[in-house]
Amino acid sequence: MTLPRLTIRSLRAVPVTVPMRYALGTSAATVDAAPLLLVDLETHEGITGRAYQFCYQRAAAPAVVRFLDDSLEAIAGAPLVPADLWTALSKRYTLIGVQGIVRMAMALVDVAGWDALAQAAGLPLVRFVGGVPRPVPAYNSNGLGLMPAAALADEAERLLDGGFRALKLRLGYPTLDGDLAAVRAVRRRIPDDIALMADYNQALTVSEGIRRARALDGEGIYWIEEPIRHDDFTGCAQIADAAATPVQIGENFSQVFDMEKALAARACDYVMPDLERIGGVSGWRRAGALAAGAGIPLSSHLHPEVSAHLLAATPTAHWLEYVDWMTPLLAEPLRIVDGMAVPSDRPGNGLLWNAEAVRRHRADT
Ligand code: SMN
Ligand code: MG
Repeated sequence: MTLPRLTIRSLRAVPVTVPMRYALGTSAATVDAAPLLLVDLETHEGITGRAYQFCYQRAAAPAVVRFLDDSLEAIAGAPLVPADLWTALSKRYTLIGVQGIVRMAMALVDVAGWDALAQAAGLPLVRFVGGVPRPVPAYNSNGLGLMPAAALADEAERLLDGGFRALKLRLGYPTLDGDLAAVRAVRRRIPDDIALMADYNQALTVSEGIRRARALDGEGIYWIEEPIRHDDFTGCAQIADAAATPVQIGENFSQVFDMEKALAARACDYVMPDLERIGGVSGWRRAGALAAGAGIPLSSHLHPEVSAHLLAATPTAHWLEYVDWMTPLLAEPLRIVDGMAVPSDRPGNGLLWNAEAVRRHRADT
């Protein structure tokens, strides 16, 4: 692949808050409005790369903006070469650490940079990174937070609209019986061939994780996600050993280094890196190679528009996590056809802001 020659001119960031159609009620916190940061990377050649970040909490967005401004001081006028930019910024942030807010800013630069390069090459991102455009299986990850069982079943039925063949349920009720009631209410309402993933968001101890994972065997759960603290890979391995249901982790892998450690510890059956935490498009490509080497199925975490391109080019691609939070903000929202996510076919990653909607949802005015 020859990299088009582009030079960095500026970074512009706009924080927005978008109400969610379905609240995200996890065992850790409930989120009912998505704090998002939209970034334009302008080049001297006139091409603008775009990226966005789900910021988890409103307070994060202005802090990320500060680090984008700080990053620009280091990279303004530099050639747009993602590997070199990552190296330069990693060095700049060695003492504070490439994590959290800092890594969010770095990943935004990386994702927007790859978008600009793919646009300059006239190729959709999936082709630019060596894949072919193809639909990828998606599960509907909107909704199904912790709530009374009857309401869960109704919501599950609604979430199958659009032809989804898979849903994700949040678990981590105060008792195992609560978890079982939720699973059974949803399972009873949806067809048997619909995959049902379950996400604990790190709620359990290792011993409780083993107990609940074993109890879920036979309940028709497709994977058990983050049962315990995200970086306890030894504990995860114990649960993966004890349960027949596959264990899924990865949204908290910080760069590919964490994923290497998790694979070495046999912590999980499946991995699901997050576009930002894994280190943008550059980090994802390394994760894709690692997963292929280990023969481990790789799914995405959030950021479905760009992840659709990357999964289509990932040898062990598994499931795309679909959330609809960006839909109102995009001129061309991600298309789901028969439960499959269709990567955009325009040059780049396909992110195009709906300017009027962005104005309406701005969080800093
Ligand atoms: C999640 C996503 C976004 C915010 C909080 C929790 C969840 C998931 O772990 O995997 O969808
Ligand atoms: Mg999760």
